[in-house]
Amino acid sequence: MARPKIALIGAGQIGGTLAHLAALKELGDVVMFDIAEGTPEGKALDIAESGPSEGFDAAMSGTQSYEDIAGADVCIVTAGVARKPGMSRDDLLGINLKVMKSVGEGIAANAPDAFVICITNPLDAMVWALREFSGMPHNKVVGMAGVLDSARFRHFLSLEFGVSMRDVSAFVLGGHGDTMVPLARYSTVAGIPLPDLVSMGWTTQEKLDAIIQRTRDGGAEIVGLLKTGSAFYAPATSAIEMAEAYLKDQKRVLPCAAYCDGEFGLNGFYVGVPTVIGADGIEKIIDIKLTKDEQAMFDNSVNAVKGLVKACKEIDPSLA
Ligand code: A3D
Repeated sequence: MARPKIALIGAGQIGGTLAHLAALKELGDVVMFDIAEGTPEGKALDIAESGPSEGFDAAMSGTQSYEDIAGADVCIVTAGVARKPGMSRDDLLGINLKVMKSVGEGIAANAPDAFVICITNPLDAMVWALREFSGMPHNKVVGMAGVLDSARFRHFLSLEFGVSMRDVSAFVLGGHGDTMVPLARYSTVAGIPLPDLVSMGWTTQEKLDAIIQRTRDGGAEIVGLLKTGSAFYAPATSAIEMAEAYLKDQKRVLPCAAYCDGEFGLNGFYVGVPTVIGADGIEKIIDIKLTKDEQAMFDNSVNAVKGLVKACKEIDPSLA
């Protein structure tokens, strides 16, 4: 059986890391597309030359031509610009919306059956626009944010409790931005919910609140340290986890920016919700009941996403 084909649209910091991880995990052959001539070709060759030491079998190539992504099983989109210090994700909207148009059309024309994972920011609006421009089925176009946000939350919690990250599970809902909603009561250490751990005296509510705020600011913390761009190792790992769930029909339960059509009381918006990813893409959205306080935080986050989608429609009236 032929190896799966993975197209990476954007060969920058995240794109290069995605290609390296896909090769190391032997998820399939990788084609990197980027408008910057030489960048995808150079990264593909460099990664291919690590193959003899790593011992992986995966073909790597770079291109400026959409025809070369033909028949891709998975497309991961990072094309666009990333944040610099002092910028919010929303500042990227105007530039990246134009990029989503060319990318959406390029994927639809050449790889219409692919599972498409968008990473470009501002995420919840860009994945919505990418889906609109591509016209592809909603269950096959999804945004990566929740896996990363919950990984950050899990990492900080493991430091606080002094336990393995593997035994910490965390739940983050809502838009990928300052209004994201980390859900403490569904986040656990080996199944013990965080509020119980506070009652048991393992941590304090103040410490937990600080961890939740650090999770919300997780992207900005790294932008502030790097100064020249934004996070790329953990974002790439998160998207690879989603791609693998699709390619191997793993039925993983992962928080993703998925198209809600009735779920969570939303009609026609992409927002971070718990999903099941398998061979049909987003196979299910798990529509959990929120408490009054959680619902208020979720509504606030959804309103921020709605504002960004409205701005997209104003910039490009073909989306209205
Ligand atoms: P960067 O290293 O700048 O790579 C972006 C690449 O896109 C560059 O190589 C560009 O040449 C290329 N590009 C620009 N326009 C086009 C186009 N029209 N077609 C094809 N390629 C194009 O950025 P990065 O890899 O660090 O980040 C990529 C995106 O991911 C940015 O928008 C970030 O804000 C976003 N991001 C999202 C998350 C989430 O959790 C959602 C996390 C981190 C970064």
